[in-house]
Amino acid sequence: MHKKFAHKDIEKKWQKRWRDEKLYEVSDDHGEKEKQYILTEYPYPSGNLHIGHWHAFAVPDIFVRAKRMQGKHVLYPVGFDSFGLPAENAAIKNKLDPKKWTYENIDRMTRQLESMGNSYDWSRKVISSDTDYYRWTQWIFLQLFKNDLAYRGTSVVNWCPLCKTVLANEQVVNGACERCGSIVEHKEMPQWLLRITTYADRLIDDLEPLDWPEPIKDSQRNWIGRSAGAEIEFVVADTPEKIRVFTTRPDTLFGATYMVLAPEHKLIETLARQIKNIDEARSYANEARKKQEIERTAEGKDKTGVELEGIKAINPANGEEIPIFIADYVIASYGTGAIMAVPAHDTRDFAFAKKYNLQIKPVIDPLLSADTEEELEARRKRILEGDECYTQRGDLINSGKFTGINWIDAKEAITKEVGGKMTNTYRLRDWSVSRQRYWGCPIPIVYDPEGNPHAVPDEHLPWLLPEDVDFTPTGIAPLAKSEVLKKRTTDIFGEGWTPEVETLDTFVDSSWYFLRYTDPKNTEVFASKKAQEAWMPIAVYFGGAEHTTMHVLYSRFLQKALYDLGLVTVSEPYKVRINRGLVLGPDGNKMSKSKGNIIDPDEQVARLGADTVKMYLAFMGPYGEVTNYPWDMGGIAGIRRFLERVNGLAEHIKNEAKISFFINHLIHFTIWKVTRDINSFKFNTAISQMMILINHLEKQEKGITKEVYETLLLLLAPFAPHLTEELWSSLGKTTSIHQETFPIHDPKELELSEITIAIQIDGKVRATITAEVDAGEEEVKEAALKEKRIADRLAEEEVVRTVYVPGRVLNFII
Ligand code: ANZ
Repeated sequence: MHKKFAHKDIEKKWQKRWRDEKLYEVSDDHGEKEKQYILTEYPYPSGNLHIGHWHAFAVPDIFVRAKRMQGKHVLYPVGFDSFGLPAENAAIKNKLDPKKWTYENIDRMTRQLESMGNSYDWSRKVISSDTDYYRWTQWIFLQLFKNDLAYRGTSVVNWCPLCKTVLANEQVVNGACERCGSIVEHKEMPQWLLRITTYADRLIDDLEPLDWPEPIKDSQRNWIGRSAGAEIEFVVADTPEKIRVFTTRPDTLFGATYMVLAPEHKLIETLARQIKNIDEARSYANEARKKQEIERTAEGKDKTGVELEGIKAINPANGEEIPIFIADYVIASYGTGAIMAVPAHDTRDFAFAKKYNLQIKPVIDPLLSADTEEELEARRKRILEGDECYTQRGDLINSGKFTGINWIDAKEAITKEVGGKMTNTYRLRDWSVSRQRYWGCPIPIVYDPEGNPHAVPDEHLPWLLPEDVDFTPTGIAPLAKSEVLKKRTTDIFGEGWTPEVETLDTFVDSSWYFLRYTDPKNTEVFASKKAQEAWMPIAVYFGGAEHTTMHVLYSRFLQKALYDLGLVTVSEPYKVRINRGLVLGPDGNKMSKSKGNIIDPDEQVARLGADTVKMYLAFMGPYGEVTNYPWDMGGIAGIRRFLERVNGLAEHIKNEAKISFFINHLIHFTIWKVTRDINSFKFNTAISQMMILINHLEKQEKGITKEVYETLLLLLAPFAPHLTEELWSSLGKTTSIHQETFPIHDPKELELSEITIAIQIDGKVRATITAEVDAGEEEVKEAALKEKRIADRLAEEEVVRTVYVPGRVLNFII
């Protein structure tokens, strides 16, 4: 048995060598080579690397290293998303300075990341809380401000009562704060908003040509939530007011028998004097404001509402007067915040109408199918008499001159007739980016004595985050208490001028960091066009599934906005996006301190080595699928054993060794399969194939050639970078294996995917069979026993043993 390899020494030695030789640093000039910018989401400096970080960062390095060996000029950078709430929360909890906390974590995590042995270009490290980074975040924000893409508006916001800050919709999970779990409240507040809604169509339409997994595209589409319909106005009788509604079913206008306003709708106060029960309406609205949107709109939930007495609306299609209600199932922030209710064809309206005894008027002729004629007629009758809601297609009835036309054609015709317009509505809201928090990028805006916002001129950037701040949350932005910031503002702009005291949400920092990697040290511009052209767009972007709707959408939006301003070179940043799954604890549950099922990567690395941990994580399952895998101690031990066998295989190199036809074929097949699997992020099956190869190589009685061993090491290099480098150098090589060319299969050697194997009994050929080229002994034996001649013969004999020469002969000794 060979000596076990000493992973600690090997790792230390090669990590230092790679660093000293700047092996993975890349210049912008890629000469003849094809560029490839590969990115993983930069981590939040949360403290210690956990196994999820390893899964996130070590596994994509396989892809990166393979691409580099395949002749691509690869940029693989790393940095830290270091501004944001968690630093501040940790600081508050432990009475620490968030800056100190953040930078200490960055140091520790940098060391831990280095221990992975990833092929990062560390020289391009980007830290979003560094002044030379955030000055550009500020500059970019100001370009948006100057072009009316960033504006001060008011909107109903999600407010976390514990974190005392505004949350983006995406930071609210099931009605609770994503970070601390408190129930989120709704508040109308002044906000800095980015006009992402202007880009809603492009954010959907530009997904089309991208080579992304379809589920990721779908979640972007659903998040944006484009809905095609019409806006139609209803006059409020005897007033100058009109109510505008958004409907996806203008074809049902003749069936609109009442209207509903969101309880927060402005009209209620405008018409307060005409509304006889205004007090009741106001108190209903107050209650509604406290409820969550999901709770308000939930299917099957008991509908409540209040009729606004004293006012009526006029249905523009038939001139009929209809009642107006407020009800919490209508949401203020969607569409126009008001609906025309068609109880005959909308289930929510139907439930409401039944409860409040409102008119139900069918206007679509139901197209039904049923098993029996009677059943059909009965259901039809129920629908036409308003006892059942019908939400499907059909021709129009009870619709004046539109009666008889198909519902699709009716949509546009009716909208036109009543002076409405066909339009889209979106779930997506403008992106709220201001936070009443300390540890974030200061918003580079100052207010004149009249309260108008102005951009801080470029020469004053970076607009520094002041340090004389008590950041204990009080609901008032901590920067409001900074004398330094106040003084700076009056010194530069004059008496009466005041600074903006809110900071930018972390998602703004992370919306452009990938651009900075292309040109991290530029002091003139956030990234020169030349540097961007050298690298953008990103070939593959690896990240967490939880970022599909927030970060990925925000950064796509910002890229498009900057593109329109002529500041970036491409309008889509990511050619391919890959979401990974989760590593679960050994018990199959999400790892957590309380469950005591946490796997500490440092411990595993110390015990089994970085290569083993990385390969094990890659072996758990296909990387591009969001499946969750439980950690398995046996599994990781198996990977270590495999690497030991690779180490030990060096002893099988023999000068006199000859490679058989079968082995040659198997090697080419392995090269082909490993290459293909890496390209589709199936690192797991690539590893299995190398395991099959080594099984056969170990069995070669006359040993293996040096070339065969070298090929195995080259294939394995992206997966086990330290060990292969060590073994490569012990073969007498003086240059790094990671600068070698990845093996390329010869298609001719692959033409045979099946081979013929002679089946012998006591050394005499009795039959031949065909088998897959990589079939193992058991499979060949099974196939052989199905051959009649063999089966008949062996039926009367006892097989003492079998001898198998892979790919050639199987001999039954009787
Ligand atoms: C009349 C109608 C008749 C409707 C019918 C539907 C069926 P999506 O597809 O989600 O966009 N709606 C509009 N604004 C609303 C709001 N702020 N809160 C709650 N509901 C609202 O849904 C659009 C439909 O949802 C609209 O079309 C409207 O009801 C309702 F047979 O108008 B419909």
